Amino acid sequence: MQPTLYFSRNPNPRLAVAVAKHLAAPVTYEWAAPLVPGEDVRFRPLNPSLRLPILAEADGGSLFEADAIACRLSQLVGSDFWRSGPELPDMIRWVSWSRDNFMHACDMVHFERGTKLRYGLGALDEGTVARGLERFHHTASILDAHLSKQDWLLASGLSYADFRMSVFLPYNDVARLPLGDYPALDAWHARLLALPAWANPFEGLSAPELPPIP
Ligand SMILES: N[C@@H](CCC(=O)N[C@@H](CS)C(=O)NCC(=O)O)C(=O)O
Repeated sequence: MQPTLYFSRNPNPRLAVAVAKHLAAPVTYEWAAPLVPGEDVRFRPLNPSLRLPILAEADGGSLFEADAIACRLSQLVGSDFWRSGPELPDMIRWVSWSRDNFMHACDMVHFERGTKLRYGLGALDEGTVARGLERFHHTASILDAHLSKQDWLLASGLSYADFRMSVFLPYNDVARLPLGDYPALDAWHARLLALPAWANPFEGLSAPELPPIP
């Protein structure tokens, strides 16, 4: 039996689905909502934080965190999308940097303008948006300089680091981050969107749309 990838249309589950689609990984896709009352009983043993994505393996084991799942899926199909060997430290460098820098900035803005309003988690905090945008400009300029020298984060080509770094960018209709201010970054984003698995990972999958933003 193949593993089950539990997902929703939110950013990190989207990332895991995009990886699985990009790698044509042998998984069964199942939309889930662990935070919905009553669902916790089923999902807590799979992920005590009740977050998606989750990869449930046939032997009963389960893995959560999109990065770990991407690593596992690459292993499963024998792909170098998650690098092994000499390039692994460079890939981890960008995955790690993204969490505290560019991705964090995108998350701050997307959470205020998107998630908070979608799920009724409180009023938009313009102070957090401003701090997120300031951080975005600082980190985007670092990425722009790097991506003006090469097409992808690693010199050898596309890797999981590109997907991880851009996890919030497919939601930019909502977050409205000024990507256009950074031409190399914007061109990199366009190259990502030319990949069918990144542009439309949910194609063919049964999954309700996210709640609209009022
Ligand atoms: N650090 C985790 C973050 C997981 C997370 O925060 N998932 C959110 C979506 S981005 C979630 O499960 N939200 C509830 C849902 O989508 O039903 C990862 O990288 O996988």
